[in-house]
Amino acid sequence: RFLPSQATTLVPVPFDRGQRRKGVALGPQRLLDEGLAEQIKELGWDVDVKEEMKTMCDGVEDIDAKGGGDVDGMRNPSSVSSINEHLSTLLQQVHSSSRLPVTIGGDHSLAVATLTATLTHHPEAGILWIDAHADINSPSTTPSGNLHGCPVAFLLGLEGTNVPPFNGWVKPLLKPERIAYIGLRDLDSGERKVLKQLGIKCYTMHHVDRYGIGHVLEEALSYLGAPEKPIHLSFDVDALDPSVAPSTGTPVRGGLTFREGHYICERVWETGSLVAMDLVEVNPDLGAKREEDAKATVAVGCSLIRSALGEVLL
Ligand code: B3U
Ligand code: MN
Ligand code: MN
Repeated sequence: RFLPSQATTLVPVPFDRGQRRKGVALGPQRLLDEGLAEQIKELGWDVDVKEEMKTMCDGVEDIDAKGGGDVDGMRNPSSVSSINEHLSTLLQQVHSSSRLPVTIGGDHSLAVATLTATLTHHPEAGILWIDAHADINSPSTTPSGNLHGCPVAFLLGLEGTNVPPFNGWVKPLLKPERIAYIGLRDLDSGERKVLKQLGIKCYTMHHVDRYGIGHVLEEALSYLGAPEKPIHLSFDVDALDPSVAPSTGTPVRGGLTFREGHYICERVWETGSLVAMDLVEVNPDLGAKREEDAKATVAVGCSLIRSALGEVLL
């Protein structure tokens, strides 16, 4: 195992400016209210919760007032960049203290920080990205301007990402062969092009259907070099089918089942290679049957994290 002891730090980040729908900032508190920290303690972990990103997320209006709105095709680059810069520093401290950081979003733009911290501390880490989307748009290819659709492009240093304010601190720490996707089913044309050009390992829902999640995940893990190499698991809850996780900003039908999602987390835990996890895009304000949908989505968010931290069925 890469971790010397079972100690984890939960980092709630109530940040929503990487996209346009209100509510995703409420996700982390809902997961904590559900008893996430206690549940993880019951699995035998030493758990602490670092709440300091909250104050900064509260002050996000002021940051955007100076350079927010739409800049160079991006929505709110100032707050996305500065929240990420702070989060990355905080997460590096967690890595340095040999604790497992679990970042709870918030939208997926936070992965700029989580990947930066992981790859700074573990340059050889492989990224397992579970998502309906590839989040590999650059500011020049993004159709929406939403930066939650761009974090992977920034870490790869793709054309169009060398822009302020990100170029003041984000480094191209990720190599195309160190990321694998599972669950893809909603890609933009610019994303398709770059995924093919760079030969990035992609398991779409077509592959999950054809080969089964067991086979797909074994391939992805061995491609990334687990268990010899560390693994960062970045789990966007919209990878799951909307019938399982309805409360999310951009649901796409035809997603992973409840078991497929949990199986991924269980198997990653089993490798002993997990060094960081993100659980993002839970938006308790969304879903046709609001509170019922929110409850189900929050519960699934908690159980995915528990599975990645060693909860077993028997
Ligand atoms: N690819 C689209 C949509 C999207 C990306 N990530 C999410 N949605 N959650 C975009 O806006 O870049
Ligand atoms: Mn995502
Ligand atoms: Mn997504």
